[in-house]
Amino acid sequence: MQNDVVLITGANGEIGHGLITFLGEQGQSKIVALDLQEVDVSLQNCCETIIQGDILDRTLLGKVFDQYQFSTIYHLASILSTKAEYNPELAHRINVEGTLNLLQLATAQSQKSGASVKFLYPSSIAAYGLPDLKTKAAAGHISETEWCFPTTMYGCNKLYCEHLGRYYATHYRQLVAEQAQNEACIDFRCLRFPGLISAMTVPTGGTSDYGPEMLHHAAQGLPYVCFVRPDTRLPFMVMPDAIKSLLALGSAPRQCLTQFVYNVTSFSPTAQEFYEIVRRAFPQAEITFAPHSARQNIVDSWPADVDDSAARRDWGWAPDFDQRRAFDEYLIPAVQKRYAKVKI
Ligand code: AKB
Repeated sequence: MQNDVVLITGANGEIGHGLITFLGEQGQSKIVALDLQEVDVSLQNCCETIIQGDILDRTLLGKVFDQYQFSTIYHLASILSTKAEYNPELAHRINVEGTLNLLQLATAQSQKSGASVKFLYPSSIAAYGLPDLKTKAAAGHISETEWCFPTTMYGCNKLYCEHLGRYYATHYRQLVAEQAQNEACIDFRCLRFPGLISAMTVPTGGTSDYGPEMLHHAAQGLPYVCFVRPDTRLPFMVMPDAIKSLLALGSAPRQCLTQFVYNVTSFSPTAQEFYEIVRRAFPQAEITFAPHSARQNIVDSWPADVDDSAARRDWGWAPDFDQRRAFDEYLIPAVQKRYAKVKI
């Protein structure tokens, strides 16, 4: 069995791309990458092993956990909010049963080896649910414990999996013999991410996708119809900060952590502000607004801002990119370079 290996599920997704690229550049981790889809060739050199498979396939997962002793698991695989609303039961299976499979196997592995396994889980602002725009405006930046009434299957799944992680870390099989309770268990750590924007990948199936879609369409000279109203405000963060936060939470001393779930955020533009920044960089961009009422309702139920003071206090969280730096120093130059390359 190989020791000290990192498992990344959902390796081919946006966070997976960012994380594997970063860890690959560091060259310090043996990465086992798992995804339902074929993992991008650009990531393959960074990984020790690539497995194309389903997190619902318990036989496959059993074999993977028999072969490797994981020190850290980044469980990134999930069906995002918009896609989940088209098949909520499938989303529940992947988002909840898939997570349960991994929590259970990680717990069994840590109990067998006597070494705690770190389990990093990205949750989302979708775990929140504000009833109307007046309440959203009055709520301001909200803490982890407020307004946890999600209106989407994805949001319900994320909130429940946060609790499952806490359960597996602290109360798993609490009625079995005392000796078993003292055995090693998982070290569950969770971030509630805002909408994420990467210059390298485009999201699929989410509802915060209007931000990154607007940027990537404009950079390619493609017209874009934005599916939310111009006054819609959501918190966002660029991918390098998302990766930074995952790694910082993962390496924080356990005794500094006062909670299992932490908000992290960076800036909160309206869709109109997004539009203006993108148009300034790409003056030819054809961007129009045609709100889709059901997707608008989802975004309206998510907070305009979140309070990430617990992360700042407990493990020194601070984003590197505020709104100006995010666009001027990362997103705009990187997408310009990326799509210029494609044209050649
Ligand atoms: C989505 O839109 O579903 C995700 C999220 C906010 O978690 N980007």
